[in-house]
Amino acid sequence: MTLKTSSEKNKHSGCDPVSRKLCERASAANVKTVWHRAGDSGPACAFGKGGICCRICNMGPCRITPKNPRGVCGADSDTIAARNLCREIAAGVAAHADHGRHLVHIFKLAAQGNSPDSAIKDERRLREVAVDYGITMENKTPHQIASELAETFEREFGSSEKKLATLAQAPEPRQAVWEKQGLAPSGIDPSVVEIMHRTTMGVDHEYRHLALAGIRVALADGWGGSTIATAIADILFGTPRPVRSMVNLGVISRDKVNIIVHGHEPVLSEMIAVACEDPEIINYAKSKGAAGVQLCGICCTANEILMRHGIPVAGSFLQQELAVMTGAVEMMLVDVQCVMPGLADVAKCFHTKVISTSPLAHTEGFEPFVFAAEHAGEQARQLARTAIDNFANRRREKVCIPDEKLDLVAGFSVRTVFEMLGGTYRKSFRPLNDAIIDGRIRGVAGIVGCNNPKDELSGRGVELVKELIKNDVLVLLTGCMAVACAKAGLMTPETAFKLAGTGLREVCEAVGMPPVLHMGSCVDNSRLLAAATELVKEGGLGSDLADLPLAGAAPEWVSEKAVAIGHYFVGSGIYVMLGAPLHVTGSQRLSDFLRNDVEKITGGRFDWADSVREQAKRILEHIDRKRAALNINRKRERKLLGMKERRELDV
Ligand code: SF4
Ligand code: MSK
Repeated sequence: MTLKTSSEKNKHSGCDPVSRKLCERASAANVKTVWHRAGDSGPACAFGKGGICCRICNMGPCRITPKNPRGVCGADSDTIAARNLCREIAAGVAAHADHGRHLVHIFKLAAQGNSPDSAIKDERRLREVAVDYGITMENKTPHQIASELAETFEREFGSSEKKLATLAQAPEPRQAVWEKQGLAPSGIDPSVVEIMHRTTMGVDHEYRHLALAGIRVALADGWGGSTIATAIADILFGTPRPVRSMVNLGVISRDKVNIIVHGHEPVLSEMIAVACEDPEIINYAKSKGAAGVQLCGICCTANEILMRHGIPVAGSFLQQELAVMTGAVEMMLVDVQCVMPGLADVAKCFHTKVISTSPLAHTEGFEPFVFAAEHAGEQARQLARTAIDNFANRRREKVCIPDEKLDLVAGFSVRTVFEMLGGTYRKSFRPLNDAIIDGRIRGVAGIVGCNNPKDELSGRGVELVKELIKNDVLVLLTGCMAVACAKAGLMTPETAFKLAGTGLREVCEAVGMPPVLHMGSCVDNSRLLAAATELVKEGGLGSDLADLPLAGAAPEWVSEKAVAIGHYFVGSGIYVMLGAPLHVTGSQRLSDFLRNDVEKITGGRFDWADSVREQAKRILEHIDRKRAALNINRKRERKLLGMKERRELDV
């Protein structure tokens, strides 16, 4: 049976070849995936796209048109678009912050010894983070240090008087910009509350004032909730180190029990990773006729367990339904964020159990599971056994697993970059700074964010990365964009070296660092801020983040979290290229402010362009402008070095 919908002609056009096979399978079975629904939904609403539909009070909802340029209360397109933007940012900040807050709770339990399965795994990282927050360590046990740190983190969420302590980790000139411009946020939660208040009917109406308030709350994410979440995950589960693994739907096993973890919170997935290696669990699977248990990930949970355990990645956000379409997934464990409700419809066509493990997130068709951090280990084993029991329900004739899977290398924390560049005993960013100064590396780009069904999967984002490394730009990746690039082979160092420009390749080969670095999940964009800060601290590239030949990009952004990330990059003085405009184009003045004038205030700005060529061109122009300002834009001498000369490179 084939689908008879308006999406018929579009339904697979956005897929990469591997996904397309499963999409076609879905069509044949009359099952709808994200691509089918995207095709069905027709053109986007122009009012929503432009940010000029307001429904924050019941005199409306109001839509702004040339004939009706103001809502009933008198709000114009600038006010309405700015208020809507602020609320998008607030939602993104809240998502990351709530994720961070849950980790603080687990961290506190671990510090008190009340979470036997979440112990402090990386004591060195604990001490590094304690130093960052000014906690003294003399005569204190790791648990005492962790307790103090957990209390500090709690204050970061709740304090409405003090500025965020985490801001002190930024270069001093950056902190001065925030102070001068009134952009330094206080506690994360009060910041979100304040922006929601300011954007309710009849409060803050001036679009620039609102846009800057949006940037301020976003800074409470990047330098607050996300930085805290990354730090705790490293302390509890280990700071990532380079690790080899595999990616794409072909990692799903034909003869093992398949468990997929999907979402964002790493606590349970860490325990599942341990459970799946437990001989008792493996033997239980064998007793049920399976060859073992295959754990793999989707989305940012995938990134978390990939970075720390080398667990294979089945796909990005967009492939969650396709993983189930293989007919070989016994269990998908989901928690929060980026979990599509459409999964339920796909899962009911197969034997897959979709288990929702967060009390925040219920979806019709998913089975709720009450997760208790105190018993995470036992619960993980219980879930693994349930998945194994479900193996008997797999229908062999319904199994269709693509063969495609690729090697990848991931696991690049700031610490590992330090060590690769300088060695364990001479940790330093100096070789990287020197390579940027002498032009072998032209600049650095953080390519982040989601995959969008409006784009070809592994499409524009991947092409942008290729274009940048070809032009000697070192690329740092996070989130689903990292997964998309891995699927395109860019995380096999050998492939990336081949595609990189001569200068970048020489430096990367000499230090043994790939030109495309996977730095983690979407909260781990905080690692990009930390890496940029290290570049400044190392010297020779200016005194502020805004001085660096550095850009951010979210070529296929989807989530409100991506909107928050973009704003904390801009608030940190960084140029951000988007592959599609923010929902502000209904206000010319707000669009201009975000793309131009805001730079005079924060040093960063947004830009957007449709074509990859244009995106890359503008990013490179920006990098070159920064190089010129630093007086390091002298013509780079291109010379192909032999192996002997490479070994002698001063890196
Ligand atoms: Fe309309 Fe103003 Fe109410 Fe918005 S706040 S719905 S523009 S009346
Ligand atoms: S999961 S926020 S689709 S990156 Fe972090 Fe991917 Fe974007 Fe969700």
